[in-house]
Amino acid sequence: MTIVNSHNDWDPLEEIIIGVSDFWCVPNEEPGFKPPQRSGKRSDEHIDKAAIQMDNLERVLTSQCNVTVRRPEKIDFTQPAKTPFFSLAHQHGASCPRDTLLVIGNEIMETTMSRRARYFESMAYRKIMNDYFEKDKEMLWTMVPKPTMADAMYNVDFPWDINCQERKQWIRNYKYQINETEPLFDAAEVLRLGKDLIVQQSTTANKKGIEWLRRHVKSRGYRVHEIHFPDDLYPIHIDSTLAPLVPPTKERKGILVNCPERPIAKEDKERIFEGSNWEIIDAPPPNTMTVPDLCMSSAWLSMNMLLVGPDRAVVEETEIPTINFLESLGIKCIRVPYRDCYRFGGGLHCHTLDVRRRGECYNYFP
Ligand code: ABU
Repeated sequence: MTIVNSHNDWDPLEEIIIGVSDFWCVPNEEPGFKPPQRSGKRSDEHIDKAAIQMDNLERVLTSQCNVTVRRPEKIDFTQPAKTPFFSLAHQHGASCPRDTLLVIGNEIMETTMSRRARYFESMAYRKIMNDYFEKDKEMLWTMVPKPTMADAMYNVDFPWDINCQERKQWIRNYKYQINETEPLFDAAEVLRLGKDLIVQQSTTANKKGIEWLRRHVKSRGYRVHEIHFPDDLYPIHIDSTLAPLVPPTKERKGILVNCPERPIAKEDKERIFEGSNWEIIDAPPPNTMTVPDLCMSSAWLSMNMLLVGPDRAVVEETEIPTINFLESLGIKCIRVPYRDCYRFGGGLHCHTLDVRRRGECYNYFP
């Protein structure tokens, strides 16, 4: 029985994991993260509102799209954690399987994460992973080397003030609060285009982490391309910056949308995409630049949609410019209320992990 099989973001969706909002915390300050707001557990009111919208997403995917939906364990991440290298008053939460787990074909990797508060997050998916491993005899279950996350792995002089000139210089030199001591990457830095994996070096992935991934998948014929978006002053997770909408065919190029406030570095665009079968166009603007109070993500969660097939997408219902744009490309939109979930680390793409899509691994580059 094949359960795990996913090579891209657009093949027909058959099985997915949707995160949970329960026990979600804004982490305390640590070398890898400075909270922009009061840390600690999210209010019950916000947790419950998000849970209603996530449960509705589950219903929609099950009843309208015939997709099997799994949910992680509700682990109490409000509790402290201690390792030989650090201790924490509380942790994070399991709203974003996309951040933690990376599906490459028949393999699911538990990635390193880059912040201490997220060190044990993949444990929320252990029962699901174990179940997949027992039932799917071809499934590969990988744990990327667990980092120490000791102080030495971080640049303690990183300028956290997003508006200061020094910060811009760090970012334009692709230098962040994580350094190159040990491999680090969050799964959400990886954009899967069949045999080509586009990986953002960022505040949550270092060059050594990208190199680990490159060596790991090389023997299976994958190519890993490092990419940068130098105008993004808080580069975190590629899925609200560069997203595939339409795959290439013999007749036409594929379409990737790029956040217009965060264009791809010129040299990366030339190196990766020049002469390729991909056209890169600006993403339509968010419906509003105002995000819900206490949301830590940008308004570009408008791009953070879930494709359930090459001609169907699940989109937040108020993101009208995105909906109009997708429909102009012939992609039918299933509109769901989802803004209450934006406070929980992301949008529809972040909160989901496609485990099985009907399709094979193709080379979409010449
Ligand atoms: N985790 C995706 C958030 C990206 C953004 O804030 O734009």
